[in-house]
Amino acid sequence: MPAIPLEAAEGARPAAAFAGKTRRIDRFGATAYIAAMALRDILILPDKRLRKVSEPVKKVDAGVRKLVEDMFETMYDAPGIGLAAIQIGTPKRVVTLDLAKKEEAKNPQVFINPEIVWASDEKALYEEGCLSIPEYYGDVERPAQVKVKYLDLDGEPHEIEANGLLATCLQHEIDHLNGVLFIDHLSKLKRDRVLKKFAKAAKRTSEPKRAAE
Ligand code: K1U
Ligand code: ZN
Repeated sequence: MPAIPLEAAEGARPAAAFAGKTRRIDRFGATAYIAAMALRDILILPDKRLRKVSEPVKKVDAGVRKLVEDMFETMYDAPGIGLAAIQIGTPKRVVTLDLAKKEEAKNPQVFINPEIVWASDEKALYEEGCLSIPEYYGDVERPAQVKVKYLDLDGEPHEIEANGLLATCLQHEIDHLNGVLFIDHLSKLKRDRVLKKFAKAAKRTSEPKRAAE
């Protein structure tokens, strides 16, 4: 794995292995570079960055590979079955997925610059969740099958035909890359209720705590 300058891990918080420990960093010696994966904070509604349209990846380089490692660490820790880079604050068109069941071996999948090139007329309903909208679930209707083109970690182009949970997840994550959240597919009444609830919660956490009287 290539070494990553510590400064490049901006916005990162230490991986579990470092939790509670002080990392001694000799900025001028060999240890000035770390290659460790980092657990990153997941943006939560109503964070405005979730509404940003992410930029295409121009070159699949070491920085993109480090981003993907951080995404997997963060996704598995959450836990989640998918993650878009913008959910950890990086506006790049990168998606990670792992749809393996608990008892199955891990099946990490990476989609760089994913694009839906075909969608079926047939629809499927799935109760979706989102790591950026914790503990809220809603039924979303989407095309039952999609064809998606994307680049892999070597920058090689691929196209897959997806159905079932893979089709749902890919569409959910590609929506994230376009600043769209699954609640945008719900009725205005339901969406407004969720937005209000999360706006209230954010206000509560940002308010200074009053000293006990
Ligand atoms: O993009 C995200 O926020 C991740 C999201 C993906 C997703 C789930 C369901 C339908 C569409 C897209 C999640 O991973 S939510 C958590 C979740 O579904 C889950 C977590 C642990 C085990 C099984 C599922
Ligand atoms: Zn989501």
